[in-house]
Amino acid sequence: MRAPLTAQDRTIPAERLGLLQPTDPAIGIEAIRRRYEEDGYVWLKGLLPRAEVIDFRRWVFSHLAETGLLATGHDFALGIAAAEGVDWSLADRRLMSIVRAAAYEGFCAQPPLVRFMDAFLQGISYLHKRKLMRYTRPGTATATPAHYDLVYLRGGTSRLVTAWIPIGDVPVEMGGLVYLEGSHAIGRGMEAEFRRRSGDLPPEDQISAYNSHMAEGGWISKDLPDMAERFDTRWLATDYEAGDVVLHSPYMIHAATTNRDPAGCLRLSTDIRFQNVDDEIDARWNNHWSLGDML
Ligand SMILES: O=C(O)CCC(=O)C(=O)O
Repeated sequence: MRAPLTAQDRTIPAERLGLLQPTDPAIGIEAIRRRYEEDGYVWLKGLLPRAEVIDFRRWVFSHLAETGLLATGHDFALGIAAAEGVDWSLADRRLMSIVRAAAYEGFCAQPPLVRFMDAFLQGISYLHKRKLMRYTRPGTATATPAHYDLVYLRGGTSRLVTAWIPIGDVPVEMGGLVYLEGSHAIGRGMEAEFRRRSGDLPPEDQISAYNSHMAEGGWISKDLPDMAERFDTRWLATDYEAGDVVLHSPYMIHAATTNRDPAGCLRLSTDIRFQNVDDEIDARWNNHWSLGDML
């Protein structure tokens, strides 16, 4: 593992870092499901056509270019960040348009992914309408703190599956997702504890990530080295490539690290949630993502 990896100005020591284990989609759906149950994640190599993922990266950045986010004079697929001069208000509006775009809908519901999810979920897969796309500029402190996803989706089934999809290559330096090894068991324990303590809360607060029993924003921690130490485990990182898809359990603790890409490229990804359509659906996620929707 290429150290150091940092998040929120803290460095993860080499002994608390490990490698995410890849899964070849060709091993078959049963074996993939077993790995997901055991590890809390499966990192599916090359599930999507690489060239189409890169085309989509180009499309996204071409629609963000007007905001000043991208350096001019380069193929937008490279995603080279401009040093300054971003119109943040326009960037927010453009991002909200992009997550409502038919092209994005099509990317998230592309046949290789949907066919895979139907098989994985053993039925008809349902894709939550609220879908997130994130870009991270190099050299900034932005990095998703540690959390597990069920905190935000407590109003439906716990048999949810998140797909984290890098839109372009995301080498470790670019700050992709890191997973706390073996933490789906820890997340399950934390959730059980939350339920035990939340009986006094009004029903809408019991499913909210922002109730008085949760840390600010629903995060577990912003201190990644401390978490690995506390649970005596490691953060698993890797070089993601365009075409990869990671599925993670709603109890699996994950975070992102700082984008320190030496080539100055933006990290781009989407995270979307699938479940079996016959399981209970959290109705709060039936709308497109809006910044500040507090979900
Ligand atoms: O991409 C990120 O920084 C965070 C993604 C995430 O939290 C998720 O996929 O559940």
